[in-house]
Amino acid sequence: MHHSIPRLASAVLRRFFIRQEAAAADVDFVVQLSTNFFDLYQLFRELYGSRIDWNVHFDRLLDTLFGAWSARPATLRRTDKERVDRGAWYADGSLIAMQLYVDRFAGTLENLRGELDYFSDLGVNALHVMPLLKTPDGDNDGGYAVSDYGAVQPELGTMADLTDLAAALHERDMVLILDYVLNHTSDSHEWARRARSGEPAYQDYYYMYPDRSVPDLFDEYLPEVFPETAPGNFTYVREIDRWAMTVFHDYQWDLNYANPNVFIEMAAILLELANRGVDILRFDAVPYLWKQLGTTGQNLPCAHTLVRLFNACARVAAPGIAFVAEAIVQPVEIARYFGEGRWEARECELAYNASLMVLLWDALATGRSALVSLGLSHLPRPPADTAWLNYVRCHDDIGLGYDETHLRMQGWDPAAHRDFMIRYYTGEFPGSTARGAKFMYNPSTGDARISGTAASLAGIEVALESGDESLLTLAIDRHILLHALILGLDGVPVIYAGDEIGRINDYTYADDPATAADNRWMHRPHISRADRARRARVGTVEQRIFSRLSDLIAARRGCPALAGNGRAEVASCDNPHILGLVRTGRRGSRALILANFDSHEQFVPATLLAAAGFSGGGLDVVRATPVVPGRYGLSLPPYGYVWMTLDRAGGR
Ligand code: OTU
Repeated sequence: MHHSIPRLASAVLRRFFIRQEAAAADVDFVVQLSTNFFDLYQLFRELYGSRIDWNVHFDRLLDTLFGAWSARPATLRRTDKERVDRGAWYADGSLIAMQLYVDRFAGTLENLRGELDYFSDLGVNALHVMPLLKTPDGDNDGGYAVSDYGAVQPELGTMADLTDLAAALHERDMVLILDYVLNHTSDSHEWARRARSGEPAYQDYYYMYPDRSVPDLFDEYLPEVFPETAPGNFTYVREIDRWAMTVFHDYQWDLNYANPNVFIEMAAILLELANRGVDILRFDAVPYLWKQLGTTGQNLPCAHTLVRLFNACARVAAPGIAFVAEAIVQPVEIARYFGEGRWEARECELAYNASLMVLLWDALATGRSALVSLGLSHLPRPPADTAWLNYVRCHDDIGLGYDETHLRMQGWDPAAHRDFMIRYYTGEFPGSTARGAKFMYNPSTGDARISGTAASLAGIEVALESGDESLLTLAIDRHILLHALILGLDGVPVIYAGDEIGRINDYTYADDPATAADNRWMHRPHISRADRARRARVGTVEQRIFSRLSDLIAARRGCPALAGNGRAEVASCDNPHILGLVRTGRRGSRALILANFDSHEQFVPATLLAAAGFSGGGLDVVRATPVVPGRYGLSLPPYGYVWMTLDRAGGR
C-alpha cells in the first residue's frame, strides 16, 4: 500500500505540470515543487485523505502555491536563493531582535520606518512588530483577533506601508518578524459573519455545535486559557442557535483545520504576508491548532502535521522564510515544534524558550541558581538548523510553569514555590522590591500568572520611588543580569521594547475601557521619541541600561565564542548562587558565562574555573579587561556577571 504513494504522487505532479504550463516553464518553481512534493502530498493526505474529495482540494493547494510564487517579487526571490544557499540563516547567531507595538512606539508604520537608526544604535537587526492586521475596535486582544488578514489596521497604515517597512529593513540587512494568528479569527471576520448569517460552508470553517452535548464533552478536558475573563471554551451564537468553540476570548473563534478549505485559505494568507516581505512568521498559539474530543486539545500529533504542511508550502512558494513556534508548554513539548526525526527543522525553525524565561525569574526571586542550572541541563537541544528564541519579557504574562520534580529536588513544594513567586513578584513578600500584578488569579486554587515590565519586576520602579540610589543600582544590575544571560546564550535573543531603557509599569491601561480588564497592558508601555532620547543623557536610567545592553550586544557580535550558533553547557558549581555556562562557538572557541543571583558578593569556586578550563582567569569580553581570580576564586559583585574568553587578543 505504502510504496504505491510515490507512484500516485508522481502522477499527480505530472498532471499538475501539464495543467499549469506556466509552472512547468518556471525552473525555480519546478525545482521547489518537485523537491518538496512528496512531503506535501503525504502530509495533506495524512490530514485530509479520508475525504472523498481530498484530491480536488490538493489540486487547489498546488494552484494556490503557484499563484503565490508567481506573485513573489523578484527581490524576495533573490533573497530566497541566497538564504537557501546559506542554509539556516535564522539560526547562525547573527539575529538579535526587538519586539514592539507599532502604535505605542511610533504611531504608524510610516513613522516606524523613520526610527530605524534607534535599532542600529542598540545593535538589533530584527524587528518583531506586534499584530497589525485589521481587527475590530474595542475587544481585539491586542491585535490577536484578526477581522481581515488582507489589510492593515487603518490607524497604523496600509499594506503598502508594511511592504515599505520590510524593504527599508532589508536595505539595512534587517529582518521583519510578524505574527501569524492562525488558531482563531475575530468573530467579525467575513467567514464568521457568513457563518452567523447561516451559510453552512462557513459554519464549517469553525467548530460549531447545535447544542451543548459536544461542547460539554470538550469542556471536560480542555483547559481554560483566560479563566477569569473568558471561562469555558464555547460561546453561544444567538443568530444561528449554535455554540462556537472559543478557547481564548469569546470573540476569538477557533478555526476548524479539519476542513481543507481553512488550511488552503490560511496557507494563501501566510504566503501573501511573505510576499509583503515578512521574513519570519510567529505561529501564535501553535499548540492549540488541532482539537479532538477526549484530549486537552494541545500538542496533538495533527497540530504538528499542520505546521509541517505549512512549512512545506513555504519551501515551495517562499523558501527564504522561517517560522517561530509560540508554544508556552512543557520544555519537551515545545522542542517537538522544531520537528522530530525526518521532520527536524521542518516545522518551526525557531521556538520561544519559555522554559528559560521562567527559570530566570525564579533565580532572581530565590537568589539561587539550582533550578535554572537543572532546567538548562535538561532543556532539549534544538536539532541542527533550529534555535531557541531567548527572551526575558514579552507582551504576555509570565506563567509560572516549573518542572515539579526539579522543584522537589531542591526540597521545594511546588504549590508553596508558586505561592512564593506570586507574592515575590507582586511585592507582597517581605523584602521584595518587585512590583508586578496577578494575572488570571484564581482564589480557589491559588493559581496566578504575573504581569509587569522587566524593570518593575526587577525592582526599578520601587527604587525610583524610594529615591535610594544604591537600591536603584542593584535593581538595574538585576535587570541587566537577565539580559546578559539571554544575550550570552546560543539562539536568537529578543529584547522587549522598553526593556532596553528600563520602562516601568504603565498603569493608565486601567482608565481605558478597551484595556482595563486585561492587566497585561501594564507591561505594554507607550515609548515616545522623548523617552528614547533620554538614553543620551548620562546618568538617566535609560542611559544606564541602554549603554550596557548595547555594549553586551557589540561584545556578543565581536566574540567568536558567542557570535555563532554554538552550544552552552551548564558548569556544575558548589556555590548555590552562581550559574556557570560554558559556551562553545566558532572554530572551537570557548567562553565562560558566570552570573551571581545573590544580593551579596559571591565567589566562583576555583573548582568550577578549573573544570571549565579557566583556572587562570581570562579576558572579560564586555569590559575588555583581564579577569584574575583571587585566593577564594573569582569574585562577582551582587547580581554581577562576566563573559570571559581565553582569547588574550580581546573579544572585540
Ligand atoms: C498568545 O498567547 C498571544 O501571545 C497572546 O497575546 C494572545 O492573547 C493569545 O495567544 C491569543 O491569540 O495563552 O497567555 O501555548 O499560551 O498562545 C498567553 C500558547 C496565551 C499560549 C499562547 C497565548
